[in-house]
Amino acid sequence: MRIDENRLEDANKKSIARHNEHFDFLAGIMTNDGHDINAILQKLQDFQVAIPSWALGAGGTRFGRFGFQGEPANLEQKIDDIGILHKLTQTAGAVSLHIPWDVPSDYDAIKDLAKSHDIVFDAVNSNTFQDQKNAKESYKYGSLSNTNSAVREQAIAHNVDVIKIGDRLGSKSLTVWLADGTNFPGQGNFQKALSHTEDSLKEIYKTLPNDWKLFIEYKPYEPNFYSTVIQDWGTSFMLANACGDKAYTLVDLGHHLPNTNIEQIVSTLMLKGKLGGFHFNDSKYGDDDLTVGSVKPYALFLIFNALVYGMENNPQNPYPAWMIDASHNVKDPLEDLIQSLEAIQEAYAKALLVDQKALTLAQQNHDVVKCQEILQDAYRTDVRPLLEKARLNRNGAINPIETYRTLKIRENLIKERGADSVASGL
Ligand SMILES: [Mn+2]
Repeated sequence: MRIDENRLEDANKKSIARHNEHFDFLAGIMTNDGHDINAILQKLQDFQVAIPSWALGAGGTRFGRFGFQGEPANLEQKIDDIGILHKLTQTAGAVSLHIPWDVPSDYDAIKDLAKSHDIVFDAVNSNTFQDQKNAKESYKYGSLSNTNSAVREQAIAHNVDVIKIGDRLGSKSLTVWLADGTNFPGQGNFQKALSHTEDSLKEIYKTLPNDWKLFIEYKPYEPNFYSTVIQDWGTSFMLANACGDKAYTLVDLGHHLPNTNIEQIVSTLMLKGKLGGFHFNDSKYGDDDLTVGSVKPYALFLIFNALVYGMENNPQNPYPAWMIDASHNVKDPLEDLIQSLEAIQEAYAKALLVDQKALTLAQQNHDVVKCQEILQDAYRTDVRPLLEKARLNRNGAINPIETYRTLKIRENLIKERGADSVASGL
């Protein structure tokens, strides 16, 4: 289904007076404070986040999965769902495909469909964390790090295939996340596992087209619980350096031990020009894959503050590839994604409000109190009218969640696809 322009406009009409009042009030304060509102709006309007093809259905845990009705049953329907998200939020202008869950059958048709929704193909994701039907070798004891060269070769070949698929769609990057590791002390040899992984990544890197990037994701534990081969940003950074200039580290917010200072990691990577990709989610304990900004919005703001600083001061770092990497166990996946997109834009807008000049001066003067005041002054600003305006400027919805419900989108999807359609994915 597609959102009817007229109905979207009608929904906006109901909120426009309230929006104008709030926006004018905020714009007045911001202008008095010396901010260039149009420049900030433009940055918000340009900020696009990829939606992974596996996140449009209900997620599950190892204890079970509760389906959500009207889920997209194929890649076409998944792209249609992202089209709905993008139409409402104007922030979801990209899709990140998971291979082999979402291999296109008709490339031209899929490209046309994505284009009709104003969606581009972002990073492609390989999968060597589960065995595929009829696979010759098993990844039970690792893929790129496996002690058996036949397994490593199969995993390398899969990644090379993923690059080829992505290349036909216009993707420009490959994200590698490995589940490789061990569950018990003594199960594997750390040095051999790391060496094999480095050699395998170099093989994949060799086949990367010139204008492509390789993103190496890290994670401290899970699904293996004693060790993970690429456990932290340092290991990823080391492997990226070993591969070459087109290889980068990818930061996933959920892939850290509790209380890790992620904004510092972001800063270090951007200084070194090696932050390639970024996965958004939120968590309370581990890789909980909760809605972005639902648990630790201030931490998200601090991370964005580091990202904004890096984007403005580190020309050596490429513009990062943004993606939401969350799982939806109890919420409507589309509503959950709308909330995540809103939280991302909110944190970004607040980070853009940080008075960098005043902060630098306060830091030089060792005025610790002032430093905190500057950050929290930006954080405490209610920027929602700015986000509304950014969406409105691109013909999106003033209130995406409200509009999603008013237009009865889920009900329509259920009518169209049935109650028991199931999406492939997490
Ligand atoms: Mn991730």
